[in-house]
Parts: sequence; C-alpha cells; structure tokens
Amino acid sequence: MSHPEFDVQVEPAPLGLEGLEEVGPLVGILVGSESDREAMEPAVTELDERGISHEFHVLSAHRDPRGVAEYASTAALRGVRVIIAGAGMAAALPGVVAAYSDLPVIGVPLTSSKSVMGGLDALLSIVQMPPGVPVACVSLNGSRNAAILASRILAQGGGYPVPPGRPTLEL
Ligand code: RP5
Repeated sequence: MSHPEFDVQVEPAPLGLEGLEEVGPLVGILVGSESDREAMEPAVTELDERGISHEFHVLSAHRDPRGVAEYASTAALRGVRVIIAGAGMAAALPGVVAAYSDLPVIGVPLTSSKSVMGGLDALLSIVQMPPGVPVACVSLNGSRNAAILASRILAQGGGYPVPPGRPTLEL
C-alpha cells in the first residue's frame, strides 16, 4: 500500500521503534472532520508554546478508513511518537488509529450541534475501547489537556525534554 499525502510505502506497524530514523513531527493531530478543526486549536497552541513539532490532518474513520489506516500504520516510521485524535458523534477515529498503531493515542471527544447528550456519544465512543486496544481519553473538547499529556509522554524515557519555565506541581 502507499498513500500520496504521506509519501511513504506502508508496511505493517512496527513492534519496536528502535533504530527508526526520526524525520517527521513528534505529535500527529488528527480530526474526523474539517468542522473539528477549531476545537483542536488549543492543542496546536499548546504544542507550539512547548516547541513540540506536530502535524495536523483531517481524516475520517468512517469516510476515509483507508486513509486513517495508512496514516496510523506509517506514523511511527516517520518519527511520530504520540497521536492526538479528536472526533465527535460516533467518534471512531481514536480507536481505529489505536488499532493500526502501537503509538500512544489520546482521544479528544468533541461536541457539536449534532451531538447527543452534549457529547456523551463521542465520549463513550472513545472511552469504551475493548481490552488490548487502549485509547487515553481527555475531557469533552479537552484538546489542550491532550497536548499537555502528549508532552508528558514525550518527556518519558529521554524522548523529549520538558521545556524549562513550565510550572511544576510541588507536593
Ligand atoms: C465526526 O462527525 C467528526 O469528527 C465530526 O465531529 C462529526 C460531524 O462531521 P461533519 O458532518 O461536520 O463533517 O466524524
């Protein structure tokens, strides 16, 4: 398989990331629709402020399942280390990404005028993943927290330094 947008030949998701060349952004931000873009802007701002490289793609799990599979299958090969996926309604995107990638996936349930019960539809769609296919889920429209969580994941194992000057929790 190949995908023109991502310019890479698709191989099965790697079991380990050792030795892979890091050429792409560290964080991939995905949304299921162009209508989700605004709700994810706090994540973009937060990553920018922290100096963490990122990319943004609109990819629908329902309207473009092949595109989602190809993105998720190749993200680690391009250097992506965390994926943030925002979606509303029947929010399958984070779960489908987690099905195709071993990278940590943070789901952001989004609300819209079409949401059921203020976004409970998306929240449950993201939270209720089957055992073995984990997705971390932040609050409704919680894209900023998703970015902060992504930065903390990146800070583990020496993968990415925590930028100085950020407030730390004193216990
Ligand atoms: C979901 O359906 C998207 O994530 C979006 O939140 C919702 C509505 O999409 P549009 O009809 O606005 O494209 O897949």
